[in-house]
Amino acid sequence: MRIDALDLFCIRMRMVGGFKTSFGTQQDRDILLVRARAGDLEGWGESGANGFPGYSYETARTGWHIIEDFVGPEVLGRTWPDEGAGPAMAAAFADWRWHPMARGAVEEALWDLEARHRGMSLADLYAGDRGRAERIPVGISLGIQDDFEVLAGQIEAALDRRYRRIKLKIEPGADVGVVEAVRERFGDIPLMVDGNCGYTPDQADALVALDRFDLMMIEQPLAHDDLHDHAELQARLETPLCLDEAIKSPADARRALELGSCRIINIKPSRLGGRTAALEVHDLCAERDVPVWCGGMLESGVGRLHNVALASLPNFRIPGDISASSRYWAEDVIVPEVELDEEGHVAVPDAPGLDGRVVEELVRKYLVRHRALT
Ligand code: OSB
Ligand code: MG
Repeated sequence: MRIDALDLFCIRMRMVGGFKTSFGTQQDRDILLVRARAGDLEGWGESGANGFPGYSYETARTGWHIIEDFVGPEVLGRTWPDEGAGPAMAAAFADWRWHPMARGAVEEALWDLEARHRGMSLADLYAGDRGRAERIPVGISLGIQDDFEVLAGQIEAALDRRYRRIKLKIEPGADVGVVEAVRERFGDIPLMVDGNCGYTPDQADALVALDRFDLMMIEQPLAHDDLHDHAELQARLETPLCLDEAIKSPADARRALELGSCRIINIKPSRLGGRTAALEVHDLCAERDVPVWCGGMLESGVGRLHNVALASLPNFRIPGDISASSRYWAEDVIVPEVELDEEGHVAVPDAPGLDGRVVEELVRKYLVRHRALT
């Protein structure tokens, strides 16, 4: 397979309500989309990076630079296998340092292209011989709220829509009290928290105090580059720790499990540098009987559909941050949008790849910049 063109689309979409985490509040989201064209087929990918370096150092613009100047020319200049294009691309760039979200976006587009070329669903392509589910249970991630009643209203609405797991963002000072109030009001719901690296080891007592609330897990409370302090914290906790930011590669996942830094891993393909790396982490955790779940980066429908497909694999044993499109977007760039069924599941599409669901007119409606590399 030769790629005739790579289109970069930077779009800006306004989120329904803001989203506050310990690293900042987001309202408008800059999203980098990639379209790879080969003959009359196309494949789409999304970088997961934001407009500012809060979650990671990457932004939509650093992704643009890396793809435009480095990854793009390399991808356009080679022939890729018709079967296994994604892993071949991951291997070709294995020696490059970082910029996982930029590389991951292009890799996703190649996976989609291959799925369409072979007439396969993305889920079947990702699953290979692992097997996969027909539908996946999903959870919702709720930002920090100054007013508890606003948060309580969001939880109620999420439970009404049958979300299968509620994740609360926490930060020092907005943690134990909030969780206690949620347990009092809502009882034994499937609940977890995410600290987004907002805590130092000195502030760990608040995290240990969360132990009595029977949380599914505490996600990444300590530094983004730490495995050591998380291991010490995990030793003090009954509640499993789950790492997000600190797992930047399959090697990090192995180290974290060997050190005891966590008992669950959040797989975000963008953070790991693509679907190939995500599959590696999935398999490594499966071998060690460590559950994984699929995290989110407030994706548009492009990344969201790739995540739905990936999360259908068997070791995704916990509902992921894969909400309905309407959770974040008044109008998504895909038609039909991602929706929940009556039981809080999303159906895993059987159609080939993203199957023409990405609507270019909608992408252009939110366009900030476009460039076609040929
Ligand atoms: O830490 O999981 C996170 C959103 C942006 C950056 C980091 C995170 C999140 C979320 C929301 O929690 C995930 C989603 O619903 O897409
Ligand atoms: Mg997280």
